[in-house]
Amino acid sequence: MNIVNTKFLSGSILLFFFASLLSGCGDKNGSEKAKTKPNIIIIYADDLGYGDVGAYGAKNLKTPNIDKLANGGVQFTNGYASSATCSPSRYALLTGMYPWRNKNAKILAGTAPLLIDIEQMTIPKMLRDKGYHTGIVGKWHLGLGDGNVDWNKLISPGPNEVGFDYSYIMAATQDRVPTVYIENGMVENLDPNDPIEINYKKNFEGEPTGKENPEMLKIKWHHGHNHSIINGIPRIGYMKGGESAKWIDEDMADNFLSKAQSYIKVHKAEPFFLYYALQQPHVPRTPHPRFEGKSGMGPRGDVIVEADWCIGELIKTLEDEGLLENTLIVLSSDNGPVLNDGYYDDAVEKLGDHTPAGPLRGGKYSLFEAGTRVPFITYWKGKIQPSRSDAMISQIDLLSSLAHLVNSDIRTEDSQNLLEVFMGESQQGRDELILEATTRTALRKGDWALIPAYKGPAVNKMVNIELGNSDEHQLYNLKDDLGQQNNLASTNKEKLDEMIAIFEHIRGTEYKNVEKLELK
Ligand code: NG6
Ligand code: CA
Repeated sequence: MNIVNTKFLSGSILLFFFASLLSGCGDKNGSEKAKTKPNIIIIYADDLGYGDVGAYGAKNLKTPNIDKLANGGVQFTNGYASSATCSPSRYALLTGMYPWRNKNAKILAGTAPLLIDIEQMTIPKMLRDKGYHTGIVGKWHLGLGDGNVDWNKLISPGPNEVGFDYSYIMAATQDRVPTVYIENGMVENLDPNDPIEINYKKNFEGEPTGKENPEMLKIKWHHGHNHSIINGIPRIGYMKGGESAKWIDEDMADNFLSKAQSYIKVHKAEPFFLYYALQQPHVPRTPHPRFEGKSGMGPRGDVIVEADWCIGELIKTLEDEGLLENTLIVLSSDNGPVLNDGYYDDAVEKLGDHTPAGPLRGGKYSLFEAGTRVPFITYWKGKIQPSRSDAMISQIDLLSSLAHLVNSDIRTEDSQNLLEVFMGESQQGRDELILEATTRTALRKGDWALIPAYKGPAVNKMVNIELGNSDEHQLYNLKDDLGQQNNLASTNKEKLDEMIAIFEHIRGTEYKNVEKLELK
């Protein structure tokens, strides 16, 4: 439904009549479905591109398990992460709120405070209120504590304070310290006689670094990533102590998988929500040796094969436990693809013909489509009919849509209830969507994409990705020009003005202050 039009017509009695009819139907549907209280699993990959999945066109890279979900569920071609980087996207996914409404929603350091307000609504809170057990296994990257965490004590607030009954996480990213697992706020396997210290500004005396001790490295850094060395991998940030608690990078996928599987087995008798946040294919790419060389594309391809295998194993667990028919699975990625994201790992050299962004322009960090348009699949055996949907949807919409599914009244301002779209019963997705990339914002509406003029480099040379910055406004018609090659801003002034007006209506005008914001 066209939101702008409905606003204009909101006084109409006729509309009110139709709306009551519609919401009446919706409620009936909702309560029927709610009786089943399906389990809900969100599988969230890290930096997996639109073109990295077989069902989305990848030829050389094989992802049979993700393809099975795509071919047996709804495969969305216009599914979006809110942002072209991780923390903002995860924030939006869990809270149903645009990340640009929170000035701190940027890529977070491992020592950043919790980004979500503990009073804020979240998917797990909403589901818990409806009787669900809620768990997260995998990457968090939404900050922990108050910004001054003692990693040797209970780390709080964190996932357990924003709705998760159970949490087993890495704090930030695989390339950031602390490189330890945290279970319900406590570092796993920590020896109290070897306490953890973390600092993002200053090294601890005598500790080797990637910059000063290249001879100790098994993976070399390309840009950034030259602080503490852990397991031969140079990281972002400095860490001392916690030897027995450090993760083994090559075992991370198996470890998260086994925690996710036990979570399912332990909670199978009650409705559960599992947020399974995979760490792949983010850097450093460290496949278990049994996946090494499997893709022929180097570690980036290998960890995608590994992630796909993990997803297959998770589905097998649901099958073995007799839960597959009663579980809604949502699969997506937090942002678009990147090849060289700071380590020499052959991602560029061994790419061959593979196109991680598929037909889209840009990648991670970009306001072009590949920054935020990602694989997006809903699967529910027996309930969702296989189909392909071009409806525009965002991860932000999951909160209100899942709320409708479980008969909760909770809705958030930015999250639209698109349950019927997620169920493959309607093709009427969003009318418009604000996209974000490192604090810059853009508008997608109908077939059109507007990228307002932004100062800044056109290309991030380190990662070799076009960011979308230009002195000119950019306007693309994605129906004819999915690859965003023909800027129509100067030839279709009328459309440009219309798009700017809609963009500023939703976003306000402070988007222009982006550079000031970035400096903070
Ligand atoms: C960047 C890192 C990049 C990656 C990213 C976060 C450097 C030079 N680059 O700052 O490697 O960690 O942050 O990625 O340090 S994300 O997917 O979690 O947003
Ligand atoms: Ca990411």
